[in-house]
Amino acid sequence: MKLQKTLTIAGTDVSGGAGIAADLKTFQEHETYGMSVIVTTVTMDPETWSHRVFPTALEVVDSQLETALSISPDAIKTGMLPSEEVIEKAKEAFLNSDAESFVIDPVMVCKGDDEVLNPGLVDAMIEHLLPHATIVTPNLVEAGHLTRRRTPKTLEEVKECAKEIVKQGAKNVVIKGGTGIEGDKAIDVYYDGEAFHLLTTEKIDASYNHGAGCTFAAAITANLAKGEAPLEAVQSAKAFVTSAIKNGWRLNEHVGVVRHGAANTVEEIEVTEEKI
Ligand code: PXL
Repeated sequence: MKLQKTLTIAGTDVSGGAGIAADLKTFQEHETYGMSVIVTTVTMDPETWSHRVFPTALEVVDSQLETALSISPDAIKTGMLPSEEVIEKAKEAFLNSDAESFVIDPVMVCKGDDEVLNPGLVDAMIEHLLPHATIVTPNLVEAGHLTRRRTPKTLEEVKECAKEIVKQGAKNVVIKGGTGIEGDKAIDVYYDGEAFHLLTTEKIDASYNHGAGCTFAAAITANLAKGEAPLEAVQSAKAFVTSAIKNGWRLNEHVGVVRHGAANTVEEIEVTEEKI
């Protein structure tokens, strides 16, 4: 069987729940061949778990990208990008590759930290990444930043943000409402410029969910590389990540992480899809 090649351009979370570790585990669970370009290193203080972010030297980013592109990835995903320069390099990498899919996870903060990494990054994402994105996967806070609005809370506000993100050039967007949209379901809103689709699961206990966003976007990337259409790729990724969250586990006294392999070892989750 020919393996599809998936590349993540992202940060490494040394604790293994999010970032490159989550991406590579998820690529593996989807039977794609994972590759990585590490553009940031995130470490955690063992006492307080506060994060420190160390950007990779640009020369090292360039050298990694040169290697990764020489192996012709079929799909590329971005995660935590530490600077405007690296955002531009990620764009150039996609444009200089033969990859057909470019999945943008617009990471702006780590869970638990409220500060946007750097406000200039949002402008750079809008200018350089959205116009080339096959799919963008913001959470509610990120959707607010990408559209210069307040964080959406209602379905109507989420739909307005989705329209705006597609207007900025993204082919598709899925806004991760999770448990943050009013109501008793966990809803993500998918928009392809023509129709809205609600992807719904039961609300589950999400206490141990570090790494969920990265895992979701990596699963979408792998599904696209394997030839799934964008909506189908997102729907199966939602089942995958919901299972990973449901089976999340306590890593230490500070953090609980998703179980990246749960969908393939524990159980299937049902996701309903409804056009609205
Ligand atoms: O979950 C966002 C995220 C993405 N990438 C890296 C991270 C985090 C949060 O900790 O460390 C590398």
